[in-house]
Amino acid sequence: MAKTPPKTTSRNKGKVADPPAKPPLGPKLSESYAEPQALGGETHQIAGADVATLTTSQGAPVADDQNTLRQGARGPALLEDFHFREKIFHFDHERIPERVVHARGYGAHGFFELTESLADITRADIFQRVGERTEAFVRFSTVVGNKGSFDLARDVRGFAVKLYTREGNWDLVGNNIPVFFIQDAIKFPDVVHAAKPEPDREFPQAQTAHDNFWDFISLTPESMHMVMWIMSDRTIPRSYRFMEGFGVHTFRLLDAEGRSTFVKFHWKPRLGLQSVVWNEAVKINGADPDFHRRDLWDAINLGAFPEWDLGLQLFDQDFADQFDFDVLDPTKIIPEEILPVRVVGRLVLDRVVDNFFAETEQVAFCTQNVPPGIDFSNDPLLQGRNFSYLDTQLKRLGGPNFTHLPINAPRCPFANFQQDGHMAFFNPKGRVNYEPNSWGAEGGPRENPERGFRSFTEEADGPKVRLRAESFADHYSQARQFYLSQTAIEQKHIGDALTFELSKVERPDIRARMVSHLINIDPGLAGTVANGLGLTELPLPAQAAQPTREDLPPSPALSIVQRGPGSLMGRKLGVLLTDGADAALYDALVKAAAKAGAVVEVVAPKIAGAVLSDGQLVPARQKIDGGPSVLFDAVAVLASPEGAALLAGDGAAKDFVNDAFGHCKFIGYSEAAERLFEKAGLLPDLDEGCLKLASAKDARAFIDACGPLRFWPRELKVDLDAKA
Ligand code: HDE
Repeated sequence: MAKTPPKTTSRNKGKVADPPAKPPLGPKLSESYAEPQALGGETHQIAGADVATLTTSQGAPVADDQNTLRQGARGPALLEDFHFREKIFHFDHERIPERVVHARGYGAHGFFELTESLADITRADIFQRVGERTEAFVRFSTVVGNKGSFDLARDVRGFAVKLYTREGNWDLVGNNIPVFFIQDAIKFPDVVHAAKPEPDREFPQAQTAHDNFWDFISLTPESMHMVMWIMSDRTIPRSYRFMEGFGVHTFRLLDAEGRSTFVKFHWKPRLGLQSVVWNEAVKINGADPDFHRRDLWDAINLGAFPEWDLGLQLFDQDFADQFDFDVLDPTKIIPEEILPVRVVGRLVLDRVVDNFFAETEQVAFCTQNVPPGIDFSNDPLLQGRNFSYLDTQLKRLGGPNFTHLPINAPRCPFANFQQDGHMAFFNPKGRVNYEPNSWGAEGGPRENPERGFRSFTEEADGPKVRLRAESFADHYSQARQFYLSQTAIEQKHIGDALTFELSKVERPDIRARMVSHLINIDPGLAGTVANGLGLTELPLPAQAAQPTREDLPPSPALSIVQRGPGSLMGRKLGVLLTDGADAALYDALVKAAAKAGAVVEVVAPKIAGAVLSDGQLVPARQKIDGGPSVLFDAVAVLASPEGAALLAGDGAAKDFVNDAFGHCKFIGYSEAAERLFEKAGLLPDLDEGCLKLASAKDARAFIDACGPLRFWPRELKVDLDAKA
């Protein structure tokens, strides 16, 4: 077999570098990845170019990487072939266990910048100096699916932020939903087992639409508030860039005197909120299972850095005492209308990873990683998490030294007497590895009562019991409040989602039990779902530990539609283009989209592109069947009469417009393109969300019209459930 020259990568170039003897400042990631690979920086010439020499892990240059060493050309392989054995051995061990939950995720680097000092409330270093930036790494994830599952599963999204502060790493390991399924960590294995694929058959993958999940949930009334959130469009976000993040639990901020202020953390996307619709999600998963990771990668590489405000809800015990519910209960929120979110900083993601495994896979978030000035509340879920995250990293990363990995190491100095273990990278020098000792300055690090972390001094007393506090007993009031805070279209989506999920449940008694809870939330919703499922009679309401409060005022902040963006900024316009399309119109559309901060992606019958009326060739990013309209926020069809005739005979082109219409997208079209709409059966139904672009001057108006992103009134006309 002919030999081919070894490939060069930037990772096997460079110099030999001693691992840092002391761990003063955490290593810069990109440099440190090069280090283990930097085997001498030996190079040689191939076709006039300097390429790095391929070596074994021991640094021995390799002459032949195409053939194993064998006895005769057709003979057996020889054990002596150390290069082959090392290569295969390493490959055999490439995998580490995926995360037990949140296995599928995607990360990026960035920074946090403080915009308002909190020096009067907390001594946390990150919150002291306005304008100061702190390095950050964020990993977004789905919860239920495995590492290779698709991005648009209906699922909660993880929003985990590692902030490398000057006084230690702070991991704010949150979700895109501010409440959780359960109140006590001891139920976590149960809720996760129930949600994951059923254990005998290992399906369904990455979805909760099955018996086990709804069986557990319908027996767990405390989940009902979360159920409203997960059945809303929050669980099918358009991209990570358009979703909120929440710390969920109540935490504490501590000032220098140890005084405590309760806090709830919020991340608010600068681009506003946006989700897709369910039928679209299903199709996106087929067309581009990596939809969310590609979106983040593309946006950062384009320089459109995603940004979130950090908002705080700050309160004290007296404020907490005014509520019927407990602020330690993670199934409750404090509505923003009652306690406004105070913005104190911004998070910007401006750098993609160099290596997915090294950074996104190996990053180890631990809720218990908090710097001085930030502390926990007694939320029983948070308390349990503080045990679980450290424990799980040991299993996943294989030893206690995962904090030595560049992505996990603090950027500030660190020093202690922990030593040895698998893969110990930072090894203290000197004779002393214990404390107290009498070696003076050579005796290593000592505790610092002034700067060191101190927990909030809290009185705690009471009998040793396994008991849920009475203040955790209201399971329905906030579920109802959430539902009533949604716009009509969002309420419809919640009803649709519940009906869909329960229609996948095989046991009728589980379906009915779920409806019995919905009655306690909103009888109208219960009726819709019962009707959607074809229940002949409504079950009795579920027994409630506490009656539902009906006086909680709606909170508009809980609606996605009411927090939508109003412009195409950061979104994608898909333009289906044919040969001969009006060049002036296309150019005007591109210009208007760029002005709005949107990206245009061209879809054409051939990937080489389309030749417009003025002869310019516009390259396509997608061929029609590779670029369905579900990949775009709004679409336009610009076709010449011949082009439109061609499209009208193509199934994928008809799907393109049919789906765009069915998903309530704004659609712009050139006059000739009407032929396609006609053949797709849409022509008589075209509504105000479909704008004819007669000439270049209509482009701007179309882009402006796309601001609300969807033309929701259409949904009531195109959906059977809406008519039922
Ligand atoms: Fe997690 N969770 N969790 N979780 N969680 C994990 O840690 C756990 C909970 C969240 O991108 C695991 O490193 C328990 C709430 C995110 O790497 C594990 C309980 C919230 C991520 C774990 C919860 C989260 C995890 C699995 C109930 C939102 C992904 C892998 C007490 C506030 C982080 C790992 C990443 C991951 C345990 C509940 C968010 C097993 C025991 C509530 C974003 O430790």
